[in-house]
Amino acid sequence: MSHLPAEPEFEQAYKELVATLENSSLFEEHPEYRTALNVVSIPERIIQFRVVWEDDKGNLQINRGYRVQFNSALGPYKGGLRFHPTVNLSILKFLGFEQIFKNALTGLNMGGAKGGADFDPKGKSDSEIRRFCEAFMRRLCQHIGAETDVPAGDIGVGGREIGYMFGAYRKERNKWEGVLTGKGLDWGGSLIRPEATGYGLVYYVEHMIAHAGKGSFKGKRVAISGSGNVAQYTALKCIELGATVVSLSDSTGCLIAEGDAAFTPAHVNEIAAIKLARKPLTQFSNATAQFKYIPGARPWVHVGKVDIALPSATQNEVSKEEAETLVKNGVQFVAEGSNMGCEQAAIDVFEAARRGKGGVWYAPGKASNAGGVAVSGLEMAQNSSRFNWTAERVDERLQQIMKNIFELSIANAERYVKAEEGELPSLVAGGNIAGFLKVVQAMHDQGDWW
Ligand code: NDP
Ligand code: 8G0
Repeated sequence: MSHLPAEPEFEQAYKELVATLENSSLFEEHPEYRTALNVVSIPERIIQFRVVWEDDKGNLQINRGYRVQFNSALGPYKGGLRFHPTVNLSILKFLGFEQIFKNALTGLNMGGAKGGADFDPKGKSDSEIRRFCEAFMRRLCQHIGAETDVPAGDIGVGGREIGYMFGAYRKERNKWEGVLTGKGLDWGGSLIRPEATGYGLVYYVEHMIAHAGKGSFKGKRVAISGSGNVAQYTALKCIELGATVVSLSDSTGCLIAEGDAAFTPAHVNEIAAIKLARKPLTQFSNATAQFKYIPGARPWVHVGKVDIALPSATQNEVSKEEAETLVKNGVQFVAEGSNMGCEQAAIDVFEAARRGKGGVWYAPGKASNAGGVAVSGLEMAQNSSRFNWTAERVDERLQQIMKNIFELSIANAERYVKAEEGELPSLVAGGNIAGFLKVVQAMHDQGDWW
């Protein structure tokens, strides 16, 4: 009988981590880390609560709210809040689990957490969004704090929602403190936080391109999925660096640039406004001759020849077949803006192509999208010191952190994973090992396992 996991996404994330540890020399050299793995895989605490709120017609509405406080060995719990109808414990446990190791890779003092609700912001009025955010935070506020747990936005939660939740926290707890990141600039936010995940992703890929000796972004064709926070700033930075962005998408379909067409900053800004209004990409006015809109489709098999693919929408958005098509069409670099953007079978395709003559190189979200949480960490530092940094200073730190993560991943892959002469090191193995080691060593020092 086949095994039907109760928490499929969590199991997928867990198995992905364990497979890379097993395929390295880590457990041979340190069998005691198997004990550490058993301990780190169970959340320290999970909070579940009901959220009751009133819609515009005066009807009672009810949703499920969660916060998975997975690990606090390295610092206060840190990670986003997701508002999406698909939210459940399996998804939040997978996200919280990956957050532990990602936050460790940043080198900043942050533990791992994730939370959210099965609330669907689409089709809701601004007042309904506000009432939901306030009701959600009235329940969550007892369990978080600047020194305890610092949430942020994720899918369905942007600056507007963070504002409503910050206001609810302040009133409920009678405290103005850095309890959330992604705040407005005048009330404790950091410059470059909105841009950070997308910019960081591109900075990481710049190191991949340089290390592989394949030039720079200039002149490269880039396929991007999603059209939210991560996809927008990824696209803008790619365009700034001279690349051609050939796709964007949302949950209703994808937009593909035809022939010589390419997305410009003006296109991306128009799409950002559509998304802020919680509207679908069908509203994009240029979806005519220049851009083909394909309903219900993801971009990967429709983009033709691309050099770089950057999944930036949601989990499991690249399948085995789509990975095979990308490789066949000459993709050289794949890096996740989204968390667990690739199915395991797709990672296997990219990793096999890395070992083969193709030299395809895959970077896991844990490493490549860490720029967002890294600048959240810098926002926390600014809040603690009560001083704000310039955009240049934040961007410089972000670039340094992405470089460190890339180099740490390479160093750990080379140290713990056997490779053929001339083979590119596995960034997924290197990133996982580096993050795991940092966390479990801190846990050992603190008596969490022995
Ligand atoms: P947004 O809500 O801003 O955008 C999400 C985008 O993905 C939208 O285009 C949305 O389409 C699409 N999408 C969401 N769910 C689905 C789905 N089930 N199927 C198809 N498309 C979907 O979120 P972000 O840009 O912030 O997040 C994108 C990804 O990046 C997530 O995996 C997130 O965890 C990850 N991430 C985000 C960070 C951040 O700082 N924001 C940091 C690191 C990782 P539609 O508009 O139609 O809903
Ligand atoms: O800033 C954060 O804590 C945050 C928000 C949304 C997503 C992520 C992530 O790393 O996946 C982090």
